[in-house]
Amino acid sequence: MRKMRTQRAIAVLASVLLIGGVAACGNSDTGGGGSKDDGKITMGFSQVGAESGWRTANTTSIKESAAAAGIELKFDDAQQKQENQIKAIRNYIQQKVDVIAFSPVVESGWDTVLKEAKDAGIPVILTDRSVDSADKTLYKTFLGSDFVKEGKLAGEWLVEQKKGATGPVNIVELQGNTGAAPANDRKKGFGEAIAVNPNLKIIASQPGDFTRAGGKQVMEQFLKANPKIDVLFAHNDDMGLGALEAITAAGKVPGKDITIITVDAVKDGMQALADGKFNFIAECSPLLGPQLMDLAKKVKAGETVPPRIETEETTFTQEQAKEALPNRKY
Ligand code: GYE
Repeated sequence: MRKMRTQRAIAVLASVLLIGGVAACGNSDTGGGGSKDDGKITMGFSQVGAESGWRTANTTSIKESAAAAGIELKFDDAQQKQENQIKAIRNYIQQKVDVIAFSPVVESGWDTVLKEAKDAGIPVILTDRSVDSADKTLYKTFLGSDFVKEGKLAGEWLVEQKKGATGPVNIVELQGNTGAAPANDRKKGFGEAIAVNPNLKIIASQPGDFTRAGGKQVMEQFLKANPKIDVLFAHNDDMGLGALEAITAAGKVPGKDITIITVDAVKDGMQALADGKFNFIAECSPLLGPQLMDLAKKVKAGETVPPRIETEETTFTQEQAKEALPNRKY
């Protein structure tokens, strides 16, 4: 009797294992091109670089979330170069990872490598920044912020502040790296918002590459070339922080003589805002890791995911920054 029961138990166990095995095979067919079928997900991630506080927080979020989700992460820092990102993606294809995720440094020029990933059966998730490829089947989804909206919120705040202005309000703009989605889109959103008041004029606009050093250097040039600057719109906190040094060195008071608007709301930016050196920040959240890992699991399991997932964001005035600062995680 006991022997029969044991035999039946073994048979049940064997069939469970068999079905499990078949199911796992099915998964790999519908999902990624991963070679192993151990149920583990391997993600190849190509990061832009380490240019800003935002990027550092984003990298931490991705690494921590991968570990928490039990996803094996292969991580590459492209040092702000598209060629390095393409090389990393090709490596991931060769290694037959299950999912490729990346944050494209610029918008254009990805079709060939994305096609290579597609042909290899490896799903791609875009995170943080998007690409301008016409063929939307080259990637599964894009998880990130609405950069046009961020620029618009920044511009709308300025319009409200300067609605009583009777003469020209001279604005200088520090752009992110040339060709990057957040640089293109924030410029667009801001420009559209301020167009309602002809007094608001962008008198100079140049890339500062999203770095403090870039922000400082370009702001020095702006200050030398333009005796009257009323407003600085910097596409991220770090460039704004770099610009603070140039403004102070020129004998002007940041936040008073020059109104400063930035994007991101990382800790150092929020501190400058609370201290009255910045005047307004449109938030851009770098904490994309948990959602990214979730998407990777779904994509690998062959589930359909929405083509666009937008990050939720807010804006901060000086008073709001003082309140929010103690609980800010990054
Ligand atoms: O605003 C900036 C970073 O792509 C949203 O890149 C990101 C931007 C962010 O360097 O600080």
